[in-house]
Amino acid sequence: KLEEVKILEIPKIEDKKGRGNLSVIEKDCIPFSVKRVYYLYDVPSNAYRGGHAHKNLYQFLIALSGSFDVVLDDGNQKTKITLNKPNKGLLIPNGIWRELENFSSGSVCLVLASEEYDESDYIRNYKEFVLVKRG
Ligand code: T46
Repeated sequence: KLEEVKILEIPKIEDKKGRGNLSVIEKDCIPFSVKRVYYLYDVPSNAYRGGHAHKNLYQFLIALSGSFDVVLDDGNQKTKITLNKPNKGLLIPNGIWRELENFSSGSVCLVLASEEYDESDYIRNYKEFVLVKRG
């Protein structure tokens, strides 16, 4: 369900001596243990990534640098969220179709994932996704 997609605040430690910011993700910040970390970078502005859903995987996406849009779809409703802050992340639970687009130049998308990579966890066909969701 789209209501389970959430923007979560990542604690930010602003340096008192003007040395910039530090953000940290540890227990209780996200509702799963991280088993895998990957990142998308050097993505051309006209490219899109994603275009699939996951059967079990939970993910947490952060725009470490720059910005990009995430289009989310639960089979009934769609929404678009722009990520552009390193101290806010997007929690995407299982069963949500996602497409990432409109990457700004130099943007980096960091992804924390609840499981190791498993191609059999992907639903890459939209019609199949809708059928699964609507039963
Ligand atoms: C998602 C979005 C945000 C691996 O070998 N290991 C990995 O951990 C990942 C994520 C991918 N791969 C291989 C599988 C493909 O041959 O890398 C290639 C590109 O993967 P994909 O086409 O799935 O990439 P994106 O950017 O469309 O999707 C990825 C994640 O797969 C997906 O879970 O939500 O980023």
